[in-house]
Amino acid sequence: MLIRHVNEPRESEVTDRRLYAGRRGILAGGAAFALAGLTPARAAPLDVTPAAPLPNDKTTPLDKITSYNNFYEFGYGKDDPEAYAGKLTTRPWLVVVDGACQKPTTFAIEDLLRMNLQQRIYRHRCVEAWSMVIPWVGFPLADLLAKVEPTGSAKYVAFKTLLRPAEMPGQRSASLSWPYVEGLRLDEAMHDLTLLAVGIYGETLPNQDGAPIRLVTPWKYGFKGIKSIVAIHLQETQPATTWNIEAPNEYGFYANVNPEVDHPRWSQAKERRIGEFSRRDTLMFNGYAEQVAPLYAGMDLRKNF
Ligand SMILES: Nc1nc2c(c(=O)[nH]1)N[C@H]1C(S)=C(S)[C@@H](COP(=O)(O)O)O[C@H]1N2
Ligand SMILES: [Mo]
Repeated sequence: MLIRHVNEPRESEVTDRRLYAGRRGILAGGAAFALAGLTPARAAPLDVTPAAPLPNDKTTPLDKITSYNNFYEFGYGKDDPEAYAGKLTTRPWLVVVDGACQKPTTFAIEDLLRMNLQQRIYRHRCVEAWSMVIPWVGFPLADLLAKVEPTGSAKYVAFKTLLRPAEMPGQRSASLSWPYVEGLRLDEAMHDLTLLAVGIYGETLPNQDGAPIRLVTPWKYGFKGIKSIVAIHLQETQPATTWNIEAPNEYGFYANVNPEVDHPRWSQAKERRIGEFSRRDTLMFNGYAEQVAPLYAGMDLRKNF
């Protein structure tokens, strides 16, 4: 089922957003809504500082980013999230940040939308060997963690997705253990590349991409990017993660993109960029080795996959 929404851009508008990413694009988007006399029901413009594009990587069009998704709370199919996630209510929305910290705090989504929002164009590589390039809007997770003042015993960060089977049909069956959970080591969580994303292409996140707030760790496989987060917990021990619970021999805690370590059922050496024909080589740490390789110095990446 494909429903057209007023805020869904046509191809020409996607190009516009690419050219005018940042403040000009936002003003243009706002003006378009005003002219049409509409309030943006599902996407709202965000106040963002633009980012430099990645060399040799074209940004994936918005219609591809919002129609080819993994979000098992809404079904297994790549088109299920677009078809069913529209029913998810994302207001009011609270994110509890607690555990090993001095100032545990519950944040309303409105507060998080007032953080220092930036556009970051990142490669996005699914463990299933497809990829995209996404202009996220978000803020460093480190900025949020700083507000709660982690204590010395905080070694890991655990994340939890909303549990609401009434609005998430996938949660009415045991396709995965619900709620979806993920985790990072504290140094990974504090790394400047690690974002909490609240938007794409200068507007609030579409539900199918994890509204209203989701994790983005661009050097890791996509499944680490937990969507629709309601809880962030600082702790001393390594957290359980959904795909590791599901199939521990296939999905490890680290999940760093690594073309040299195959998935037990397929190679990870190449990937299909959504919207392109030929496959391309997968890059070590998804192309972010210079920034993140030091986090794993001395670790056996075959064992810690
Ligand atoms: N809560 C939740 N988060 C999730 C998933 C999910 O099923 N549930 N799927 C993951 C997987 S496998 C991928 S590849 C990315 C996909 O993000 P995208 O649909 O925005 O491209 O979301 C991740 N986050
Ligand atoms: Mo994935």
